[in-house]
Amino acid sequence: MRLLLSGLDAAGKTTMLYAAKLGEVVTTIPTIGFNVETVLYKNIQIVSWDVGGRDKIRALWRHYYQDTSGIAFVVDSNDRERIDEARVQLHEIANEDLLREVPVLIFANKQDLPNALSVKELEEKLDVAKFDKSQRKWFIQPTIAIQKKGIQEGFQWMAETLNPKADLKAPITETMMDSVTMKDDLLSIWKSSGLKTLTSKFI
Ligand SMILES: Nc1nc2c(ncn2[C@@H]2O[C@H](COP(=O)(O)OP(=O)(O)OP(=O)(O)O)[C@@H](O)[C@H]2O)c(=O)[nH]1
Ligand SMILES: [Mg+2]
Repeated sequence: MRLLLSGLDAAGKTTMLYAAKLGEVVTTIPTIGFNVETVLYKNIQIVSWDVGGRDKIRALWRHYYQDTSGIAFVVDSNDRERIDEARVQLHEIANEDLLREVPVLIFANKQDLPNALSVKELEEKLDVAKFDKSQRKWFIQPTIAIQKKGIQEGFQWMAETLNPKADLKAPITETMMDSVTMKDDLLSIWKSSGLKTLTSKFI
């Protein structure tokens, strides 16, 4: 299982990986020349690199997306000037084809700083309402990475969200909802005169 840890530069990604004490942080510089950090925790591989490196080699990102089960996105809550930039990056990653349905964990980092945006404010500024709640789960976890606060809680949410055993009823509910939606869709198509005319030709 793989988690992608992303966010603007200086958001606190590296600090977070070390603070989480999940294991040894391994820094590698692929041929193209930007840092990729990985941490192996049990059977979860956490892969981190800053979004700045992304445009350099989109193909490599896609390679990583393939087996990615979740996105963690670190935000410097105190950096009000770049919050719009963070929002754009967050949605760009979340909307990648292969990541469209994976859970999104947002670390609202640097909550110790006096000018930090609150979780509520970040919810609005990052436009999380744009995420379709029926398709994907998201959660904002306040953190102070330099004090190791909030990180475990965030990853805990991700672990519970990714563990299908956590809520055995969920898949059944979804299936039921799917068939209801499907039925409604079929009915509305049936009701549209175009299809009625088309069907009448066959009956
Ligand atoms: N006040 C405060 N500073 C923090 C916190 N987390 C990280 N920092 C500081 O923010 C700076 C950037 O942190 P990094 O962990 O290097 O950020 P990064 O996201 O890895 O940055 P890049 O590797 O450049 O992409 C460092 O000086 C950290 O000490 C926090 O919770 N509060
Ligand atoms: Mg770093």
